[in-house]
Amino acid sequence: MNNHLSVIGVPMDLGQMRRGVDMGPSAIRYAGMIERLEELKYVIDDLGDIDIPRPERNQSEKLDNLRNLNEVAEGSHRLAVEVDKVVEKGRFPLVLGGDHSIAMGTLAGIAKHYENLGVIWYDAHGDLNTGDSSPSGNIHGMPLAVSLGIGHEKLTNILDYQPKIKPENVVIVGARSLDEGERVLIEEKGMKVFTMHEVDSMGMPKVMEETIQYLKDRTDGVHLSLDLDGLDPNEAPGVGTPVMGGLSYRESHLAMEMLYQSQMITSAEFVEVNPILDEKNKTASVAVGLMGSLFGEKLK
Ligand code: HAR
Ligand code: MN
Ligand code: MN
Ligand code: MN
Repeated sequence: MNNHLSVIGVPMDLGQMRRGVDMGPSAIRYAGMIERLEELKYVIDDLGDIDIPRPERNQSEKLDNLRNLNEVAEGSHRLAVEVDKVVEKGRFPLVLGGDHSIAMGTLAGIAKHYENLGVIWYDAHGDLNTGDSSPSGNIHGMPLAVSLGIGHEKLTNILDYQPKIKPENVVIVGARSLDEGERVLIEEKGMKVFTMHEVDSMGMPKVMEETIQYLKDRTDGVHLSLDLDGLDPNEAPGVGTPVMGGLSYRESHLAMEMLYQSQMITSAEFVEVNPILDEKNKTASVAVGLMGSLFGEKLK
């Protein structure tokens, strides 16, 4: 594994409506992330936080059912530029959210360096909506669709190329809340999805084994996009859109350990940590623990 990590915080909360998720990067750092990874002998540059534009005052009016479109697009663009530089320098980008809309920027910065970037989308949700299909108008429910080149031009065209990724290079793990339009898209594109039904019936070891095998054959790098709401809200309560019946803490650690063993992950982001909704920074601590496993703790 690349032992030189560059950390970028993204205090973004404009992709949804709950206040507080912009403090996610601080909460994760406060939970001891840097020390934890330094212990594993990684060299870490903390590049600080991206500047996120403040929304115009009358922000609740939505453009094409896309809340805060201009500000989210601009923030994503700034993130993409920084991530691009990190990859260019040969370092591993580790991005801290912020709501999940930031994945559009992260992927824009990374994907131009790969022919076939793989993505593991660890999430209760598919994040495959567009302005047309979204029940909420919240852009954090759209970044995977956008990265596939589906959605508003201001989002799909970040860094002036699209699509960022191909549907056959994506694996979704932990899904249990999919909107109708998202199901149609999954079906249409033949995307690989391990819902909670598959996790329950196959077990996490088999799910991750298949995920790794599937991506190994077809990708030249793999990005892990981990939404903390993929975990069960009992174990990760500090998220804006909790969904019961999620992945356990232990299943998630095992998944991270298997990814470390596979040595296939080339970039990662941890998103949707909201310290205001959390219990004593528990969710940020869970995120840091998962990073520990992803980067080889106990197996190194
Ligand atoms: N699918 C719903 C919507 O589009 C809820 C999305 C919730 N999103 C996240 N991202 N937290 O995974 O509004
Ligand atoms: Mn998400
Ligand atoms: Mn989610
Ligand atoms: Mn373990």
